[in-house]
Amino acid sequence: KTTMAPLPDYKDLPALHSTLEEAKRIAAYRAVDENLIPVQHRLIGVGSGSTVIYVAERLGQYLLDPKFSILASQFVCIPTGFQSKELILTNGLTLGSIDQYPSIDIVFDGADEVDSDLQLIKGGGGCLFQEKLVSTSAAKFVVVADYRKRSPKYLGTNWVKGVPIEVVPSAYVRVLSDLRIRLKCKQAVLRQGAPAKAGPVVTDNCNFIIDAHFGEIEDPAKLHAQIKMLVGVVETGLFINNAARAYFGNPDGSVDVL
Ligand code: ABF
Repeated sequence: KTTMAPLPDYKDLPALHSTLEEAKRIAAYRAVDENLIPVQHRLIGVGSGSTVIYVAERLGQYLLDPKFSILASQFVCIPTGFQSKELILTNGLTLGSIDQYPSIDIVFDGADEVDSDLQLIKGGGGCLFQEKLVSTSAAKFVVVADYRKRSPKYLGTNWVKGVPIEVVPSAYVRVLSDLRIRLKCKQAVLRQGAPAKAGPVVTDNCNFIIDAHFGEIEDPAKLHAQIKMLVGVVETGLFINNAARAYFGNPDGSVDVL
């Protein structure tokens, strides 16, 4: 039996184990409340990562609030990978797929780095292809993040792992070489699983991931296009002109909105 309950107010939220988690939760809750219009938005993308956990949690609370429950029962949530599929199901939400719904109303997803023009680096969690598929299929893409993800100016300044690039396995050596020689990449490495001897990380699409370091990226659109041209590249973690808004939770409980 499900118990109905109104959406918890931000000031009444129970404390989490760290201020970082609280920052993620407040950003996610604010992003959902300020952008989701239950009467208009039925097809909702749910991204990947640790901040999106709180997006799914908030969407689940809409289902239980008597004011929204009828509309929220119509929500169909589209995942960007295995983790978000689980999040959708554990929060009692209805699961859909991008095959059934190639155009969706809104998506909430995390990011590794966000610049002042809302250009993004994503893919630290390895789901970049599906995340790009879902976010570019949505009428509105809202980023949820904590304060560490905001870059002062250029991408490449505070995300130390470089630009994730999904590649066809048989082409990874060629792509590594092209990145270094043709694109003057400072360092490019094949992402390895843990423990160290587990071999390369394999994506949901059975591909590999290369992490490529370019230093500060002054023109992310140009770099994205150059990487995309290399034979063997499936997708890059540069998300260009895709996000509409970004919410950054701060340790003091405030949220910055870009
Ligand atoms: C996904 O999760 C990825 O694109 C990005 O790598 C990561 C962000 O995770 P978190 O919310 O844990 O910082 O959105």
